[in-house]
Amino acid sequence: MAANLTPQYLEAEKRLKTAKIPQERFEILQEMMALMPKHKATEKLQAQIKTKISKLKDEMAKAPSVKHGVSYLIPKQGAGQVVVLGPPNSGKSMLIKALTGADPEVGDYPFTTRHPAPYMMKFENVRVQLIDLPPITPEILESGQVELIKVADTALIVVDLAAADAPTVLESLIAKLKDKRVEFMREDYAPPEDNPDPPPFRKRTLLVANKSDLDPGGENRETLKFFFESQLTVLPVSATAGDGLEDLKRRIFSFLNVIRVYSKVPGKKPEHDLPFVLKRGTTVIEMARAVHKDFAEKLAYARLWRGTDYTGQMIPREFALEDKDVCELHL
Ligand SMILES: Nc1nc2c(ncn2[C@@H]2O[C@H](COP(=O)(O)OP(=O)(O)O)[C@@H](O)[C@H]2O)c(=O)[nH]1
Ligand SMILES: [Mg+2]
Repeated sequence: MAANLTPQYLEAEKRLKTAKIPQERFEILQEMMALMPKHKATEKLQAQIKTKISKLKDEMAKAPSVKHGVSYLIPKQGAGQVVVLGPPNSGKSMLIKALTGADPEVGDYPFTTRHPAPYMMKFENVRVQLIDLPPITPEILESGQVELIKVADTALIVVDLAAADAPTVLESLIAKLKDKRVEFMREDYAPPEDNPDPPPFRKRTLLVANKSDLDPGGENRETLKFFFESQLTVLPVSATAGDGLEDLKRRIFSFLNVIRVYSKVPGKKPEHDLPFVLKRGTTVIEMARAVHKDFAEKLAYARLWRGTDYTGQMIPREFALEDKDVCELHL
């Protein structure tokens, strides 16, 4: 039986031969998966590509793509980029270790982490990039760190619940970044109408109150909430004991403001292991464009599956998709 691979697929396959960087290979393989006609004759090929994709995922999770100290600009990978920042010794590296299974250097002395480094966190069927930043102190805030915070999709500020000075340290950190035009916001903030010129970089940010195991009565957590809850959501966790980490993962994903949409071929099951990760609010027509550049023009209609609300009904082109929607595009 003929596989009937499209010229677009064959073109992507050619590009794969010359692609060296894991991230680039990963993207091309995903594109090939999307372009591949899904039928009996391509089943073996589909399986081979899936294997390659999952091997690459493992490889990328193990190897930070940036050599230490070479560059501060870290290419985005996965569903979004999250900077992990805070004062020395708050447990940023330990937290990343607990969330990703990777092995950043952890130490009970300050400045164990000297250069930003990316790690991949798995959340359900997607991966999120976490960047371990060197500590920020009243004396030290490097311009490279500020740049990374500005371009990241979202930020985690990690503070130490056992440190009596955590609120003061945090206040000075927030002020220091405000001087650099970075403002940390709650997830649900409403952008103000009149902005200074130039406008600040507003980051949806979660305040991670780490080492909750050392604050068993919760007094320090309450103090932190008292001072900062109006500005930031406070989430107590323990990187070493594992408390709160599943909740943290879920929140990180929701702070990214993206949705996962599954494309479906008529008569087939949806591709649940390969979601399209799209901005929240993406419409059907925009999704079609993300699946393939020609699909937006060729789209005749679409059908939607969403829990018990939608079970294959036709939806208009401007319909806004939600996380975990299954969408069948008819060309
Ligand atoms: N008790 C406790 N100690 C922690 C926790 N997280 C980190 N630590 C310890 O805090 C110290 C600093 O951790 P590290 O991750 O290197 O901090 P970083 O400088 O913010 O990256 C290490 O000794 C960790 O073992 C936690 O949740 N509970
Ligand atoms: Mg560290």
